[in-house]
Amino acid sequence: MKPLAISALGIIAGLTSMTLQAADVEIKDQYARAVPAVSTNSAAFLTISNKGKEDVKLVSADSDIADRVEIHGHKHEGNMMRMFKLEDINLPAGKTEALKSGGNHIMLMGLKKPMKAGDKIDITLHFSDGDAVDVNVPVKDLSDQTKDTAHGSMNDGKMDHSKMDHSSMDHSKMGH
Ligand SMILES: [Cu+2]
Repeated sequence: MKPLAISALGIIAGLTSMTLQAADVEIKDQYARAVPAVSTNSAAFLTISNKGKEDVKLVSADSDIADRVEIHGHKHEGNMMRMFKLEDINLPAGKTEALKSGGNHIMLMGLKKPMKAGDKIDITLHFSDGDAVDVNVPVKDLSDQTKDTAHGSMNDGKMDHSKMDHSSMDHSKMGH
């Protein structure tokens, strides 16, 4: 019976790894924010294209690097930018959704080790159709990206995003 059990396990393992690549989404331009060693939080950004014919949602994410991973959005409240937890992100068929600095992002909370520029972290994205996609994400120093043209297109072009360090934001006041 033993050899049979082992081969059955092999089939299950094979199916699982197939499932990880089955989602009809393409992940591009992924990067995560390098943070000082004392920081307990960081964020990751990426572009998701839904190549399928069905709408799907990004419903959750996880990573070995953090205790908790949440999908976050940003909203303006007066002069403040506040982060809040999103239940999911809609990915209509054929459309591309960019998660970028100052917008929706993958929040990494309770970092288990420092995230320095040049490191790579693994994040698994979970979709509403049950699929999961593993993404290898390079960690980058974003502190010198104040001239980032993506920010220039925002209404408040004068806002200094470099000071909007997620790591110093107090999530305990965010009702988590
Ligand atoms: Cu956040």
